Amino acid sequence: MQANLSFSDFKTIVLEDYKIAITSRLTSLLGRKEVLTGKAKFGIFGDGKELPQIAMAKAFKNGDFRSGYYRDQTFMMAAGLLSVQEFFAQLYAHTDANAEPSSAGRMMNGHYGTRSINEDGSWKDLKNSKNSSSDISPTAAQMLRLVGLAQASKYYRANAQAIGQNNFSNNGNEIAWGTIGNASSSEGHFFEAINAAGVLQIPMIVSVWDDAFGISVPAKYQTTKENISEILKGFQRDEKNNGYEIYTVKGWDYVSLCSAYEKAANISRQEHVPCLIHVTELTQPQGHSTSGSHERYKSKERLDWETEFDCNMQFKKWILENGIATNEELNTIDNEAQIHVNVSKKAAWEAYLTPIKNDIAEVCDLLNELANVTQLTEIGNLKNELQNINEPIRKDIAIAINQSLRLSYKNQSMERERLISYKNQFLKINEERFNSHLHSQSKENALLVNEIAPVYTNESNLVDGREIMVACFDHLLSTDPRVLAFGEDLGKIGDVNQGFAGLQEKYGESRVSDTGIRELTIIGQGIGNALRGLKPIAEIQYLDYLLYALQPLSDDLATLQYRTKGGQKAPLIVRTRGHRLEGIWHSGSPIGMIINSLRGMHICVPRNMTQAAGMYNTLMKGDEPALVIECLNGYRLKEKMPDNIGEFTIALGKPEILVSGNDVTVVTYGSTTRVAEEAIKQLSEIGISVELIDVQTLLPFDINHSIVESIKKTNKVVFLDEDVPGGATAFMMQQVLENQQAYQYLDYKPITISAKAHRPPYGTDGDYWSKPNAEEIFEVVCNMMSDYEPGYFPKFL
Ligand SMILES: Cc1ncc(C[n+]2csc(CCOP(=O)(O)OP(=O)(O)O)c2C)c(N)n1
Repeated sequence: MQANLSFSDFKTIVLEDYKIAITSRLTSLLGRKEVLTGKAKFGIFGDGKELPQIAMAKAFKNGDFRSGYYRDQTFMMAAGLLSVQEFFAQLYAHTDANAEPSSAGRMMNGHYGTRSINEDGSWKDLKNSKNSSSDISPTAAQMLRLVGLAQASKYYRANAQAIGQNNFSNNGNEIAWGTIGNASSSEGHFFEAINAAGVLQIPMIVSVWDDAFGISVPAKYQTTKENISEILKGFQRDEKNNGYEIYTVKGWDYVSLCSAYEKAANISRQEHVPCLIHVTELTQPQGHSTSGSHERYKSKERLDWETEFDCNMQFKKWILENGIATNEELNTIDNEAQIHVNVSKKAAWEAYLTPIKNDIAEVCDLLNELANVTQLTEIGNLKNELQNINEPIRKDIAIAINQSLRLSYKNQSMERERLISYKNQFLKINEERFNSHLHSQSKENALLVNEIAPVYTNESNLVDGREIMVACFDHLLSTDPRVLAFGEDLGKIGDVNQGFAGLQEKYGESRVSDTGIRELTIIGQGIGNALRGLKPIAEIQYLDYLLYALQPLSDDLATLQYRTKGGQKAPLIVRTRGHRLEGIWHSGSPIGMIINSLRGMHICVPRNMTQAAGMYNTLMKGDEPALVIECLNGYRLKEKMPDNIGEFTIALGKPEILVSGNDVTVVTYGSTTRVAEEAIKQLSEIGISVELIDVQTLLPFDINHSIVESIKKTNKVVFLDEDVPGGATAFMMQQVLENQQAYQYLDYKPITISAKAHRPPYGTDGDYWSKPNAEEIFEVVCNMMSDYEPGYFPKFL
């Protein structure tokens, strides 16, 4: 706080803070009641953590970003990012983003976020607003993107001239603020992020809200020495080494809190030094959540201490003891706050309930008419029951409609038709409410990027595949200063397969960089960068190590558009390489795992480097996250260098027919396209004609349903890959047989060929005996044909 404030200005500030603290507390208390009386499913609140969050909000400036967790309602309120009415709207799961901007009712309460993009998907002016990335529930997961949010400031500062005016940064002066509970700091995510930010030297301030418990488990089981700032002391910077500034401050001490946050913010904003603020002696007056009561695990002494050291109580005591305000003045604030909270809660409830009640009124009219015309009293009863539900939800409406339609199935009346048409409209609206926005709905959606074919001339050279990658990334880096790439060994040596060779030298360390071995925060770095308008390519060195990175990809990146109902986007491109090389941890192809956990992302599985380059070009024009899996055994294979290397694009979701044929359709992707080609050559020698289709992208999958067209011709299909049995081949089969209804054209059972259930042993023989090979494909297809036309083709078994 300014030192030269008049007493009256000082008092105004303090009482404003007091008002926010009290308002937030009353919101928590009333919130719990709403859950316990059945109006909401679950509640988690920020009581006991009000004061430090007010101090943090004072230091939080336009352009800054928060990456926090479910305790931060007071911060959000103090920063002007959350009203009490919005808080209750989320508690009730109001599905309108205008009423509940964080998630439009999609996330449980306490999960905050601001809206970074407009309805049309374009970015808002984030450098002139206070921002919060969208919270997720997994503990410590917020730490990963926090690294990227902070690192973006460093990138904007280093590349200010090239980037120029933008919506995200003013010379990199923005801080990324993390919050985390003391117990969640036990997670590996926390330590990895702390270390990464120390190495990177970025403006990141992490607050640990320490209430000595993680649900019921006390600090002695969570943290060595029961003290996170104590054990992180080695990160403290000194004259010789970069590191952190670390502050420890009591959560009920208003003056020390304000001062610590101000100091940390100044250092971090100007010098890009990461800071840790360990806020101790916090409490949790209502326990962890509405799921249980803390009397079960806290001693009487602890509960008594929590009552005395409740930060709001201590704040009040401090105000009174220092003569800043009288008891009467504070009581007036308390009363006004109570009224405000009550009124806001009521308004939120009415705004939530009114559209549902309106729907019920409309449906009841329709049911009434149907009951009259059919003379079915059961329908009248259903209508009465629906009308009498005190706190109805949309499920009640759907059940009443469906039961009435079933009861009246013999009646073909106008009234029934009206109910059917209402039902269809109701389903559509609810699809928008509950199922929309898994992907971008903007005009930059990658599916709208037009295909541009690669151009070749007589002069086009045959080169190693990896040279195509270098040329592609060179072009992307040269044309857009927002493009940056990072990963293990990606900087100095240009990745382990030299796809970035020479590019660090050409574009500098800030744009093409090496990271530590830290897959979680490589992804977090990418997500945070992308949330702030950059175009990161984050590399995971091998597909096998994507498992380390899967949590943030699945929980955070893939859900982002959906969980914010189009309020935020992070067009991060993740690059990796896999499918084939050597041994148990260098040749995996766990594609089923990937496509099942990453709905919301595009999953590109290019068969060669030209296709990969075209996919990167497409993705860079789009605004959605994607994973590109390059073929590990493709970097040394010869390909023709396209003349329009940075221009040509691959349309996502469009398979390519690599070989035309009439007898059997083989559907595959990635490295197995080459294995299939070999088998197809052998099959053609005995007169079997195979149509080979490369799906190119698994998500999206064949959006124009082209594969069924092939099956209409061949009436037989094989799904081939090197995942486990029932992995991605099962997915492809479901898409083609069920979605494309290809089952009706089959004259033979559909077949899948995949790798063995175990991982591939080391060596070429290990690979041969555990992954599909040309001999196996030959035999399966051949036997299929001989079963189909017995006697015509030899049977090889
Ligand atoms: C990865 C993961 N594991 C477990 C949980 C269940 N869980 C939710 S909150 C919580 C305790 C967190 O305690 P702490 O970090 O101290 O924060 P507090 O709730 O006390 O503010 C646990 C175990 C979870 N959400 N995510």
